[in-house]
Amino acid sequence: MASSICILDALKHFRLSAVNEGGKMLNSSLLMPENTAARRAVSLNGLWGFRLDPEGKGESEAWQRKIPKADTIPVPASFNDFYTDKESRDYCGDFWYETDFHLPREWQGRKVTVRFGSAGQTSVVYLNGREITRHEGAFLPFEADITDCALYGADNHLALRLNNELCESRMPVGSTITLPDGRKFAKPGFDFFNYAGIQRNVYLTARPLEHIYDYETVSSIEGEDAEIQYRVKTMGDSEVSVSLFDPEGILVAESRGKEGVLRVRNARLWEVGNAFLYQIVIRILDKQCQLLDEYKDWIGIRTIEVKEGKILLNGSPVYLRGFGRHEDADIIGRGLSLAVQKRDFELMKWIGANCFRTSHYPYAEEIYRLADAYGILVIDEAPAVGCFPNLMGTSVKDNDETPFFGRAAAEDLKAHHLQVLEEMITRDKNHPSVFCWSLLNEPDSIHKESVPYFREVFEFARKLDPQKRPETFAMLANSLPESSTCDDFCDIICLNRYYGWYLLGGSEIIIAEKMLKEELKGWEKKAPGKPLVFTEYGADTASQVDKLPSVMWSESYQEEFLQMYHDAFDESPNVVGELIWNLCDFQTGEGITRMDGNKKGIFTRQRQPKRAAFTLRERWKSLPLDYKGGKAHDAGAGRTE
Ligand code: BDP
Repeated sequence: MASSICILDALKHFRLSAVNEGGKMLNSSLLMPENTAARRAVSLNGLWGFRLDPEGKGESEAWQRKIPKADTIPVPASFNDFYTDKESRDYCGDFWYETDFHLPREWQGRKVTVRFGSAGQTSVVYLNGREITRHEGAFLPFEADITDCALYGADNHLALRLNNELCESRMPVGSTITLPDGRKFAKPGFDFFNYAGIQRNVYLTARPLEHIYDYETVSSIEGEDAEIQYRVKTMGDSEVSVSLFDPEGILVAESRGKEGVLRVRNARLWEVGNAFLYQIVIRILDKQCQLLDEYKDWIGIRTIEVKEGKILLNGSPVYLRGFGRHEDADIIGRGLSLAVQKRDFELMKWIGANCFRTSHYPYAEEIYRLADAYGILVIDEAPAVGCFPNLMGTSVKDNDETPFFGRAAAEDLKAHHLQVLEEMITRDKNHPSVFCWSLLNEPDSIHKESVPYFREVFEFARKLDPQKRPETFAMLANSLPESSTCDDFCDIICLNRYYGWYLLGGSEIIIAEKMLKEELKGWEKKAPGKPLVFTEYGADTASQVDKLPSVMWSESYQEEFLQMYHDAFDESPNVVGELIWNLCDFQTGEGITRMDGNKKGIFTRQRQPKRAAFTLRERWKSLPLDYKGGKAHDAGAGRTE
């Protein structure tokens, strides 16, 4: 595995990229729904019918035609936190949604779909009582193609049968048990609540039969100018035109053909905290130059490289500061709320953050649009979490000594992993904010059985990404320089560390500090040319609980804990990123280490600051963007955000 990847490699591999080769496992276009001159996207969000189906009898009783005694529930949202009884909140099994919509007669002859931003864990979609499509995975979009079975100029009935059971061969990994009263109960192998429902936007879409299916871009910078190589995939052979506009709507470049180059004079680059976006407009034209299809999106011109231990954005080193996050809020659970998201981005801006990781699953696509617009870098993470036995004491087969990736379920899990990677990279590859892929969180990466699994997954992802972004995974505490078998696959070494919390907390933190520094020296020795980024470090902190002198869980202890890490980072030339766990407190399952959820937030679940937020803000605002930039590129030295 090369320790340095660069834009030249990206351009060299351009021909092997997603549009060309991928799509094998995809049954539909993953472009975000847009209203354009040739397309319609009508929101189906609102109040839907809903019912739990603990006996799994819905299908045999024809609930796909009409759910009897349906409750009324908002979409998008998780269902769990609406109800006042535990059985509903912790429900595990099948559950149903339904709604009705009218389809205009004029849409006949076009490709018509119902597009879910996500639903799951498994989804079966029915239209007018008939099964239309199935999808697995709860964090990525899919479409139900209803072109041939919908009633035009009439009302249609849409139903979904979803299931939120967890198992060892699907992501996120967990297990499902049956309680003595016969109820199913999900045991996540991960530390976030197993929220479920239709949690993202739903659209009814119409586009021409000959339509734009996907597109990709790779930019390179030449002095003041830039080139954007593009490739468009369409469902037909008609002429394609591609135009690029600046935010004032002035045309800055155009080209013809399914592949080509957009040449931009005096290009404005997408920079951290200073996000300049261009609008790309892709059209299909018939022989008379009449418009067949049109798709519009916002892209940025930027390059990403990992070189000599630095992360380079547009050739200049960037020191990452920010958070691991969750899609999580009161009442709506994991449901998309653009209002909550807006608040989170304002918090990140206020505190001086420039990066977050989509721990531990791909987020709603609207969130990446916000990151593009705010100039915040994103490590985009696959939902590959829980791939380690015994973690949180909840995972599968507690007494099974077999290394995780040596187990029988690993082959099935890998097939699912490749599917979600294809969906994630296809969906997110054009976002300038996305600069790195995290392919797993805290997997078993200390056994030899992990190596072939990792090799396949890392190579697969690299082939799919036209921009050849750096790849990584977030390492569990036991993956140390001397024990890790898989760090070689990472372009950036990402560490999740809890010295001073789970290990040696309180007054013993001085021993923890020593261990942390020793580990850092170990990585500097083992992987001298690789950047080290802390993707997690944090201490549970009860807001407004304090004590002099500090105790664990108090606000003072959170500050002391962070200070200890920051001193260690400042001493290590190889650490080029600090992503704290977590931006906000978040909901988890119940347990003796969780007081109504995980409290490692720098902000509460209601998005208000703990005291550490203010000290963190001072640090992050004072660090130059190219902190520790050293020799990699002198031009950027001293820049601040
Ligand atoms: C890490 C996990 C994260 C947890 C965190 C914690 O990656 O999901 O929430 O620890 O324990 O193991 O707070």
